[in-house]
Amino acid sequence: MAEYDLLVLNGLVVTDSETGEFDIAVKDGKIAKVVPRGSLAGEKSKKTIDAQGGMVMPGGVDAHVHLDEPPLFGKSATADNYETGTRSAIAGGTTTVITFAPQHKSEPSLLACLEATHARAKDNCYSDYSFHLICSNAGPKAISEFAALREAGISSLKIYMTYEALQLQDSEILDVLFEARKQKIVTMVHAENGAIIDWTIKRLEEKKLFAPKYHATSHPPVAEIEATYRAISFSGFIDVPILIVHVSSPAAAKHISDAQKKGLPVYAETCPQYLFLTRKDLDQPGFEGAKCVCSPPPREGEQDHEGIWRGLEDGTFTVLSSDHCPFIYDDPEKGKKIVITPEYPNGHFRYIPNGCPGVETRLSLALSANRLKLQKFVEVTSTNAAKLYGLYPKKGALIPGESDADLTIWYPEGMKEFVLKNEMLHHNVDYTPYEGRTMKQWPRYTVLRGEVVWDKDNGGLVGKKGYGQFLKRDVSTLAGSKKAEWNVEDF
Ligand code: DUC
Ligand code: ZN
Ligand code: ZN
Repeated sequence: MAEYDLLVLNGLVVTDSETGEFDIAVKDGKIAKVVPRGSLAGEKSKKTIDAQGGMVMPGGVDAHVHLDEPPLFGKSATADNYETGTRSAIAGGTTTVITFAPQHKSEPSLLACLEATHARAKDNCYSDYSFHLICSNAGPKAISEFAALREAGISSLKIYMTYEALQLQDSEILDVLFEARKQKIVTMVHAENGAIIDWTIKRLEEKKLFAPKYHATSHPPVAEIEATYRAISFSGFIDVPILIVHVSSPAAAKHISDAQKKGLPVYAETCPQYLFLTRKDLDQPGFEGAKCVCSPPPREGEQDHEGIWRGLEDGTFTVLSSDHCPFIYDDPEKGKKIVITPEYPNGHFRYIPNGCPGVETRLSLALSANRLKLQKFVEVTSTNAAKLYGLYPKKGALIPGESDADLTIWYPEGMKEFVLKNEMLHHNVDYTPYEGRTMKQWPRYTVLRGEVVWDKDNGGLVGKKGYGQFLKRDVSTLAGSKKAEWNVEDF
């Protein structure tokens, strides 16, 4: 009789394609068997988890996480490094994060940025990890390195249509997309029109309106809608897949679903902040609203949230990522309050670092909302990210012999509701935008390659720093050029 390393018994196994009462056997870090409940009776194993009827899912894959980044979106550096960010991921049920390797405009090489990011992550991670390159200098050197990036296991990159420090001009975007097509790279696009934002900021400054809530005014939906449409047009012109990141506006989502209906290779991501926060969260007494400043900003209210939920349900959105972009609030030197100066005693919205923490709360918030069918939940929080970014079926699935034994095991139904408090979380941030929300679920166990790394009732974080591995990624198995199968003969 085979001896297994781990058995997970009595769970309700949910993948993107199936739900059922299955038991799971794990050997050498891989899923060995997924069999009807009771079939593993009498099998020997070094460890057994009784899931007691709780849901067992493939570990979460969060494909949009910022860790250990220099100031790029405002004045401060991110609060989480690879250690604190990945321990937070694990405590929230996420076993794989894809973070960013940022390129400064002054840096011509992408490979140099990749190497520097590897050095920051190596031996520091609790979860498995990979990187998207941020390409902000799309000069000949960077473009010539796309092929080498693929060889180094990087099959995606991110570009920006706004932010002085990062924005590419339209012709540069076309350069990136054209080479991305040749190298089978998925391009993630931050779609906001930089000119509209800068123009609006100037008007607000002239009126001396500096409070955090004006961040939302200065990033109007039209900036997102226009840039989304432009990015889709470019994708169609070059015939190359793109993924519009952090979509907040249902009108932008409509452009995306129209493009998808036409067969264009356009994919999209949304994030919890566009399902749970609104503009009102930026309009708090004093400077508090800065906690929820992110880009694009949370929109008006219920109707926008509904539109985004619908986009998740109907497949417009491929992935639900966190866009974990953490800044300490109450730190005048390194945090959101860096913008409180003698010149601006109440701060200035323009320079507030853009981003919210959320890698740990992503899964529980979405599951507690009870809006998505369970298989859809797994699809958008794990499986699709693995497929889109070239990690499937190693990640995002429970396929015997193929998938890593990465599991998120939830409490059995009827878990006592609790109120979320920042002190429960494992990030290096002094707030959560979701403080005080009632949560109906939280991961009971997180398992990474067969090792229990989170055991909520017995030690909490029990994984080890450095256990997380870099994941070399392959070509996307979800995205491809529809017309030409990534063929570039036409140009
Ligand atoms: N874009 C991101 O993806 N994250 C943080 C800020 C931003 O603009
Ligand atoms: Zn962005
Ligand atoms: Zn981001």
